[in-house]
Amino acid sequence: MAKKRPAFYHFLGCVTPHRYPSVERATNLVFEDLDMDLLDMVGATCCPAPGVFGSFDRVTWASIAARNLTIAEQGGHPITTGCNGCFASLFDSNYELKHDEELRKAVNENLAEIGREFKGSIEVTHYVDALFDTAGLSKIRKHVTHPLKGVRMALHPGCHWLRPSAIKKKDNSERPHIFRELCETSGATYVPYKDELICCGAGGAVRTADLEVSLRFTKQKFESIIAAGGADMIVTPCPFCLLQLDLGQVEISKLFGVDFNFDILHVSELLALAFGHSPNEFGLATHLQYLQRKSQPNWGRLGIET
Ligand code: 9S8
Ligand code: 9S8
Ligand code: COM
Repeated sequence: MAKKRPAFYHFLGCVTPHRYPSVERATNLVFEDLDMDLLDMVGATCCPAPGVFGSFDRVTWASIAARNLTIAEQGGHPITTGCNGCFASLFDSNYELKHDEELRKAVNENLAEIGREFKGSIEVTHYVDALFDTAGLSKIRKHVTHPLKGVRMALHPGCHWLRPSAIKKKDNSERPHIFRELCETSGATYVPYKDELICCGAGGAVRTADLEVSLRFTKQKFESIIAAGGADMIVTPCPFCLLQLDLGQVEISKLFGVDFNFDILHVSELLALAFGHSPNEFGLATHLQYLQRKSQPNWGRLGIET
């Protein structure tokens, strides 16, 4: 009997569709290659951003997240998202609503006003889970036709995919290996560095509230990578981190007068390249640092023939 194709509701969030359409395109290519379906979530809104809404009002945060969850509940498929922040809002609220009777009651009172109810019937995954668990590394390796041999790869896993560790038990938040193993299937060489697990600086609205403070974190990360021998690219599973690391290089240069030169890739873009998709097929050159610097990705350094 033919195995059923896995299907996920695709939660895009705000940053990918508005600022990094290349991530959406790369994700569609990679999931299609791996025989996994991505379904549109008609009527989805902002997750809402966990570090912002979640910090101010828990019931409002959980109500908006729960409304998004009910869209997937109606269709009966799990959600997947390629943003750590969206994963945090949707996964954490799904967990909290299943375990906190009082919160669930308050949220369902809000949802009743629009004829919806949180039932707690679906799972929330990150692309990293969908790729690592559902597709699996051996299947992914079979699709790697263009390994990024000799490319030095630093990783930025970001905060919310693994934390809070009390409810996200899939990986060890202090010594994670899943994201690294997934990225290593691309054939690139993993470069460990001291500050791999610190925040990119953007989260929790710090980027919006105080750009300079947020960029100090980013700069520290970059310096830590240089101290470890340097890398050609940094790979992240979060578009908000991508924004901070990518555009952040232009901003750091203006604010601190220090120049860094890393290509920053979302994990979907990394796999799309390794699967043999040309960067123009998904628009890699639309990353904001290239647009602002009027430059191109360092194709040769990324192992891409042009
Ligand atoms: S949605 Fe609105 S702002 Fe954002 S991208 Fe991710 S976190 Fe959720
Ligand atoms: S943005 Fe994405 S996940 Fe977060 S809070 Fe800290 S790191 Fe960057
Ligand atoms: C970070 C999201 S990915 S937020 O800024 O913490 O809400």
